[in-house]
Amino acid sequence: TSNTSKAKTKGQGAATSVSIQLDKDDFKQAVIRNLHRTLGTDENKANKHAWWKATSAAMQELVFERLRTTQKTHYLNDTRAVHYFSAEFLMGRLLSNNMHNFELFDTAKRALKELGVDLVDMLEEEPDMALGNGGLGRLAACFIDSLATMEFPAIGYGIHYEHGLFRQEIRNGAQIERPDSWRDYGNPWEICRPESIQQISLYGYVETKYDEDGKIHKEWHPGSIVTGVPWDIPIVGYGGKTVNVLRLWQSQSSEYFNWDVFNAGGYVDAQRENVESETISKVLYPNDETEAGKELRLIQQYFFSACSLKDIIRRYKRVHGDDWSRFAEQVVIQLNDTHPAIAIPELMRILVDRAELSWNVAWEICTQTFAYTNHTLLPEALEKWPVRMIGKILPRHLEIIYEINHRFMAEVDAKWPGNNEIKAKLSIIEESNEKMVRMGNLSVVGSFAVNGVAEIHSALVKSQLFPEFNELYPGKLTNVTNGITPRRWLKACNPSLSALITKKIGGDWILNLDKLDDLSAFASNKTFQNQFMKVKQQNKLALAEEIKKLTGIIVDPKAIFDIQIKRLHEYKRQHLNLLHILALYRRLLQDPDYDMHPRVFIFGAKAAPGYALAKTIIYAINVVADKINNDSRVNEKLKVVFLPNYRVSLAEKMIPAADVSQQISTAGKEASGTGNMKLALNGAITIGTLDGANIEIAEEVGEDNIFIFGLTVDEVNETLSAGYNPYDYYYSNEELKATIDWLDSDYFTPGNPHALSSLKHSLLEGGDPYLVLADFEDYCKANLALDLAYRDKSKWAKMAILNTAKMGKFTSDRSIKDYVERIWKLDSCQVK
Ligand code: Z57
Repeated sequence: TSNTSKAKTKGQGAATSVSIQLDKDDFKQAVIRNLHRTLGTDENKANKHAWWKATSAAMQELVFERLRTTQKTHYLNDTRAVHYFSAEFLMGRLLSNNMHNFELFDTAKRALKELGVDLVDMLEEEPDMALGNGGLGRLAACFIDSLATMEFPAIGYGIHYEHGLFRQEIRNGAQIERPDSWRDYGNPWEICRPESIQQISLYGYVETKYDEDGKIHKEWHPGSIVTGVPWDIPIVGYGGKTVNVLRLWQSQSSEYFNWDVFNAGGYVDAQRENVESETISKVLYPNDETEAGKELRLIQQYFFSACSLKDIIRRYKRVHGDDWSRFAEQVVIQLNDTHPAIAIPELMRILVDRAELSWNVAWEICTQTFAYTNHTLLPEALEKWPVRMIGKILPRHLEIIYEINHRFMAEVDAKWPGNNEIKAKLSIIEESNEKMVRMGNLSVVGSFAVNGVAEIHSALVKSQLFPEFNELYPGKLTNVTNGITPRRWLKACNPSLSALITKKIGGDWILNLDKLDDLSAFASNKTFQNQFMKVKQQNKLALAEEIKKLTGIIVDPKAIFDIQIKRLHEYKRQHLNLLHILALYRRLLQDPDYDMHPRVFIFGAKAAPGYALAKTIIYAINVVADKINNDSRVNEKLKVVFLPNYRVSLAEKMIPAADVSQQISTAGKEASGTGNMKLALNGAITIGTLDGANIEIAEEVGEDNIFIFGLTVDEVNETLSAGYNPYDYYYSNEELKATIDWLDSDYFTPGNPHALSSLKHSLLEGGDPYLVLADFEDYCKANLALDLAYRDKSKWAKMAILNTAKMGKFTSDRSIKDYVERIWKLDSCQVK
């Protein structure tokens, strides 16, 4: 059942020409027809929302046509396909993306203009599809764009959350969470597939039976049954040839009533403790990089994994019947983190209990089917589930996990005879006070490939997280550096820069991002520098207007636009940025002539609702912003903006306007980062640590075109093992001490002197686990260098151009090519 032998890759197979021919007048007719027939209104009555819906419906006609052709082609070819299992898909808006990928954006714009509608303005009607938290979810969205663009047979599987990531409001400086309701007025992109519903089981007990030959057979008598309803979102590849599917499961109560459980002891009482069916897909857990350990979360994971597996098996059986021998040749399942790892024992259960394969045959199929991506080393993000909880919700799966572990421990013993220390470390079961199932260990054991998401991260996965696994399974652990789709993150979000680039070097970069390197030849050309920076200036002007609209704050578009956009987390160190802002503020107060180029610090960040310190940091940024922005002594040179409700559609407005990209995580903590790639692609210069993909960005752009500062991974480890004491830095750097103490006065929170003291506390008594104080001085130096560089207009323009020019490596097309050639072994499939 080896999947490595059969298939070979045919290269990119990407579409190169438009497949849909539709002119302006056709488009107009399609919109009007949908206005009449789908919306039941007309040109005179239609409001913006109706126009948006009619236009979406017009696009959807084209999308469905290609979707049908693609599905038919894949079915007839019976091709091997990748199944991307992810609890999150952070899609953002789809209308403009679909227009761009069909190369119909300009046509649509002209058509709508003739109907008296401004397309760009109308696009704001679409709510973001925010079914993800941050990097991990957005990565999944970029990957399915690249898969469709390169015409690989692929399907995304996830959860159809009723409520995506919460909407953030800022009240008196503090974050308030409001429910997200992205489907309230209907979502034109999804289609319900009631013909493909699935039923999955939960709770109950396992009965051990013996047949006539004394063979053991396990039967799971579930306590309840849940229905999964699939919703399909078409994923349009660039060029419009392949349209793949993102299939999201919605939970529904099933009519089933399980009499076994009723007879075994009181259904009603048992049911009361159980999660209600409809609740399962209600809401996305808003934690990024922290595990809540909640029962409902585990049920969400099992729900979508089990529905997806059944869906895959149904499709496989349609062609291959009960012959399982070709399963792993046809199916590869990528686990996006451990969130869907319960799929491993679920497939074992189906193969052993249902298909009645032997354990060894089943295990071989299983371990040739799954591959696992690790996205973090942070201990609080590594999933562990109490044995007791799994035993209650999935009693048969717990038995299977124990059996997997039993056999695995024998393997470990063969490799390291009698070494109980290694056994305890590698065991899927953590023998703590409350026994836990380690989902990371289960994923490594049950997969044929494990990858990290940037070179340094993958090296640390091998050396720090899973060193013994790397010895036991040489070659299993590998790297695939993340990437981003240039369709959304340059072509669509930055039309002026895209047009300039295409004018200069042609349009091949859209499908072959390495082509951007042709811009390098013009990096020192004064005319091109002026054109490039003129686009940046226009984008800054547009963002300045957006900032005014959203916050009332007036910023100078001539100032440096310095942007930090990402989830709020201590390891990402927004508070290091804030301390530097305070240092600048203090310098300006002490010396009104302090020489600096005007600078606007712009933040976007959501904090997990239960993460108190992260919320305090948001509050701190906002109160400091308020003080500085209203202090006429400094606000010609310094402004601070916190843009509320950071999300994909806001990122699309901020990124094209950035001069500076803040990527300042503690070295070793940010697995990759992807915002770093988006910002550099749009000509922002990175100020950052040698962490995650920053290292590879620095390699590509060269040290003259990036501001690197701070401790390296090795230095971080040395500093910590030498007994790091933040007070040493606090007492030896007067400016650092003053800024930290300032936070603990009532200067920023009049009448409430200790509102921010938890921040100071974490940096001092708390031990400063993320080494903010240790990196402060070098960060200030890098900022000085940056400020000086910006004043040399030509030098800065050259740096900006080279950043765009050198981002070829970071297209998600390259990431997908890596996965396809080294892990998935897929052939592309041209759809005619
Ligand atoms: C998440 O967004 C990431 C890692 C996680 O373990 C979880 Br949970 C959520 C992020 C990393 O922090 C980024 O560094 C990385 O670029 C991204 O995943 C995509 O790999």
